[in-house]
Amino acid sequence: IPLLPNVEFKTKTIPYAPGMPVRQRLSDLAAANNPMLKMQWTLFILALEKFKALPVEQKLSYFQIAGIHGYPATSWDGADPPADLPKDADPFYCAHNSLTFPTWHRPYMLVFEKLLWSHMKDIIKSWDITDSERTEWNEAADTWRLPYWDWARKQTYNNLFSLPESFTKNSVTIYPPNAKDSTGQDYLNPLWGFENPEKGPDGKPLAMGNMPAGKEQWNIKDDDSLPWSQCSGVSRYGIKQEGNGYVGLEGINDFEAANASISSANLYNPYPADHPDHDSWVAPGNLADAVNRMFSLDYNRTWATFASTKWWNESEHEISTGYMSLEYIHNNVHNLSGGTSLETGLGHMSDVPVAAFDPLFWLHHCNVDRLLSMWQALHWDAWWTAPSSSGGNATDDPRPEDPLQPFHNKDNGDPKVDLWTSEQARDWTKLNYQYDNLVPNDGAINEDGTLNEEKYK
Ligand code: TYR
Repeated sequence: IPLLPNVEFKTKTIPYAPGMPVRQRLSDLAAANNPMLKMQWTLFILALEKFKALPVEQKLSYFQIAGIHGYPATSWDGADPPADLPKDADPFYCAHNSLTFPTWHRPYMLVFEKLLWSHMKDIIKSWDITDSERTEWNEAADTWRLPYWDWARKQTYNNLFSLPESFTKNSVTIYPPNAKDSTGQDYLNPLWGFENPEKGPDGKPLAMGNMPAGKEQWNIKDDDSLPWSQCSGVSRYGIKQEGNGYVGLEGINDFEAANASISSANLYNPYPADHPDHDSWVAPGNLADAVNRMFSLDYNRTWATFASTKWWNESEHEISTGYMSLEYIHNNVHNLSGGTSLETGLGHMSDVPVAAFDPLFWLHHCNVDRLLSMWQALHWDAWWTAPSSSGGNATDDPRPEDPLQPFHNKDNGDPKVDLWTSEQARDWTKLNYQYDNLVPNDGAINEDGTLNEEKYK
């Protein structure tokens, strides 16, 4: 990976490893007994910690990678700045309320996954271990893939729809070489939050709107009246208004409040207050019910209604309880896990320009990508189809060949034109990962390619 600031960064995958490595549930990785998974968990934690500590002026720092999504709303990797892009939405790179919502976030996850992997490789290089140990650790890194948070399934530690257990703990157990065969080692948990890597003279993280001299271009701003510029760390239900000021600006993880909201699953009414169907809207139930409906053809026969909130009014559902697109359900998880109110607790996850600074964002979006892959596996030919009531694809909708700014697909290519497209991101198995629940059971595919019904389940 080129680390020099002037070299274009290609959003490559981790090289192919035999057997098609899987993205798996975070809780399976965190609680693993199998030695290979324990090594992968250890590498994931150590790599995330290293990544988060990189200074903000580095293109491949956690800060700048998270900053692609929203603030600081500047050019990344030589691409056109987000404000200059032909989009009618906010001046950020991220695609929302658009047909490219699911496909834009796919290369975004690849960048993050690839960078964590490269930190793993550096960490392994720095260790004083035997050649055969190094071979084993390298295999663990090469077959590791980004884990996901399955928020539509009850977590085993509390039998609730909630945050994964590793987001509720200040420290985690890891198994680096010197502790590998023992019971492991307690380690400060990098999933807990994220603090500004830029520190003041007192050693404390600076507010993210107050970067040191020379780094002001990375300052993040307030969004409407939300005090993001004053925050030095990310919060979940942590920021509250008190008198004329705020508490929680240093970053608070009130995971109990987050869990209470996620398990209550109060999904928001998608109909505007003046819409005739607003008052008769009935919430779908919990997040699993919502995902179930999303996969049903009663709700989503076309890419356009499945993929985003853009065509929500055209949803082809035949059950009159409102639409269920991937983006709508995903919006709710952002709001429920972050907190949306300065009275009861606000968090970064709930606001587009700052959501990606929270480590939870990546686990959440890995699950969004998994649901996308599952829908594609069920409805492969529905790619980029639109509801007939929309008159086919509206002319202002993005096309699959359109560039996904600012993700480059060539090393040292033209930073303005050599960009990933939705079409290139369509088949995730070409991106060298599979989801654990999409791997057919052993023997499920006969040699002639037909399905063995008994083994396929
Ligand atoms: N605030 C958005 C809404 O209510 C949800 C959201 C938050 C979506 C952060 C994306 C994101 O990155 O719809």
